[in-house]
Amino acid sequence: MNRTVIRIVAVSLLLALVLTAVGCTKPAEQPSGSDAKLKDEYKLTMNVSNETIWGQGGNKFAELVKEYTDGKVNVKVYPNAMLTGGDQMRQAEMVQSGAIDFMVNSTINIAPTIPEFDVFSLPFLFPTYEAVDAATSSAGGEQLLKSMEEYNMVGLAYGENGFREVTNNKHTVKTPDDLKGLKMRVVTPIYIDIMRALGANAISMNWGEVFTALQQGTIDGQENPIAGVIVPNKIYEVQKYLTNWHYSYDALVVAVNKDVWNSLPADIQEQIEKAAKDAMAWEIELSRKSIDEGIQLLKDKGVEVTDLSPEELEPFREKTAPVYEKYASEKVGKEIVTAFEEAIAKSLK
Ligand code: X2X
Repeated sequence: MNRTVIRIVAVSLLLALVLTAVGCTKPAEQPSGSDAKLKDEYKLTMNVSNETIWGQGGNKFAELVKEYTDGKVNVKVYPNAMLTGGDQMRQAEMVQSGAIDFMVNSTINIAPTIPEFDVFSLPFLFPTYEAVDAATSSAGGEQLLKSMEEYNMVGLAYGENGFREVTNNKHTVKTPDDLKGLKMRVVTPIYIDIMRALGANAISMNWGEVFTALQQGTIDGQENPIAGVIVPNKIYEVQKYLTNWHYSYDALVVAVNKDVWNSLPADIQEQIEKAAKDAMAWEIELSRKSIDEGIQLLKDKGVEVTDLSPEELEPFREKTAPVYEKYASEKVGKEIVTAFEEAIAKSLK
């Protein structure tokens, strides 16, 4: 009897020891995709509508995140700058602070928070899409995305808003003189300086107010990509003249708050990064293949479309050269400007 009791106690003790040992030696695990604490919803801001090409890209990203993470991560798209009370330039700042998790944002809107992003807005820097692609995939392009970490954000991929073309409802624009005195809506200081250098009256205004301002004649014109923004927003209903001058290229960036990013397990980070890259590759393709159709639609709607030759662009370039110099040295910095210029020059050979 006593022996049996002793045996049972001994076996139990041994079992307990073994179990404790197993428990103790079990390696500390990284949270995996299935047991990490994820938020029910990750907020993504855009300041354009879902119908724009940019907006479609933002929604594609959310869709791919859901697919690649097997439904574990739910990114909800908030369009039309609804999370920033209409203020498009505050989006990056709110992702930086963590008030918003993700953004699919234009480099123009990011520049007030991270001045280096003004590199994309340097007047007449990008002559072709090949030049754009060479710059974004260059060391300078990568360095720029990486620099977001200093601002508590992680840049995941470049997308495209597009080449910005100018519209107005007064007359054809073929020379800088034609812009004289026109009330032109723009977004940031570099564009105010460019328009002023060309003799226009520049007015800074949020995108959400532009259609009504054009309709009511508070402003005469604006500038935006044709297929990406002008067509889906029916700007042709309130503008009569468009000049294709490719004076500025506007990229998009998919980015996430850094603390949010660091809270995610490695497998989920990889899936989200892939979603950003795939969504933006899809978006860039859509943007480029929609241009011809967009121009045709404008013509069908009665907009006069003017193309400028390289010779005709020269006076615009000359007049805006001091603005290029000023922002290249004071805001962007030599390193990134040179990296972009070199990559672009190489792409043109
Ligand atoms: O406000 C604009 O013009 C837009 C929609 O292109 C940007 O957000 C930069």
